[in-house]
Amino acid sequence: MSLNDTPSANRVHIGFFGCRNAGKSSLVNAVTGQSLAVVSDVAGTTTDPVYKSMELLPLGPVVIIDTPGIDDTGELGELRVSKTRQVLAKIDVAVLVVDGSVGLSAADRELTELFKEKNINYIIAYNKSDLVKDDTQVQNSAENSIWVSAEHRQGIEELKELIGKLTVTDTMTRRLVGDLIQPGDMVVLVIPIDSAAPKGRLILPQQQVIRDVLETGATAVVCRDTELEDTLRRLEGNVSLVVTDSQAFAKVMKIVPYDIYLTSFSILMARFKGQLDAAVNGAYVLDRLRDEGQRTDADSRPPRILIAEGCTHHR
Ligand SMILES: Nc1nc2c(ncn2[C@@H]2O[C@H](COP(=O)(O)OP(=O)(O)OP(=O)(O)O)[C@@H](O)[C@H]2O)c(=O)[nH]1
Ligand SMILES: [Mg+2]
Repeated sequence: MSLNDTPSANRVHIGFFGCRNAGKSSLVNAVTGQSLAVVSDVAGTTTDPVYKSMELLPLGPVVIIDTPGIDDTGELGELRVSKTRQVLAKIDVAVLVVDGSVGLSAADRELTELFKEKNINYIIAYNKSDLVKDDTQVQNSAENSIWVSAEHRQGIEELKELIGKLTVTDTMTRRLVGDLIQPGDMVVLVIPIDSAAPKGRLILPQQQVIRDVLETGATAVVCRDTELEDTLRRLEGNVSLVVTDSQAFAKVMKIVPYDIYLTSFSILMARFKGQLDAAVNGAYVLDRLRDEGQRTDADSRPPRILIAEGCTHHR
């Protein structure tokens, strides 16, 4: 699995905004080191937001979004502006690209107000520094603004670093499992290797959980559902948490002793994405929709299911 398979929700979304011809597409190309976006001196070249998922050092997995000029006019222009505004809902950080030889326009100022209103961290990139003769102007940039030349690739690394400083988002500090365990803990991960499992590899949530367990200084023991009972016996009550594949949940629940926390990769992922409450409520509603006659009370004392930090759920 390549890094480009990082789910979009886990990627830092960086939007490039500004007036037509400011050099947004040129700067996107310079930052990514690729010719992603069409560049021309015709104002209004970019007509739709362009999304590109990529691995961008030193930031990691990101989505870069090039947008049409915010100062576009006419019926079509207004449509483009509204598309650009929709992008605001998706981004973690904004780069406002300004033609440095012209300076901030009224449309740019409006955009900065919008960023503030929506609590979006932003950087002002004064582009075309090569056209500005007055060196002192180029050197005196205020905080969170930077002079660059997309054409001459000047200030590009500095811009990336500045973006990096602003993108320590909630997503990056949030843990998958690390905040539920302690250094030294033993965590058993149950991964059935059946026909549904991809050949020759583990899927991303499994890799991410292993990585997070290791990062915490805990130990991850990985086994199939068929070896779980034996594994738990050999670990002799030293296990703090069992994380299972969702498909094997019912089977695993019967094996894991009552005093060991149990959760699934899907539950951890839902928690990570902030969707756990909605998922738990949804499951509760679905559960109640079921015909009473079909309920099975196979195990009257199932293991405790870890559904959130410090919270156990008895079914
Ligand atoms: N001198 C100079 N010209 C630049 C620089 N960056 C971009 N340009 C030129 O500015 C013009 C517009 O560049 P684009 O990247 O297409 O600008 P844009 O903001 O994407 O424009 P739209 O898509 O029309 O909104 C092109 O002719 C570029 O060659 C720069 O750093 N210096
Ligand atoms: Mg463009």
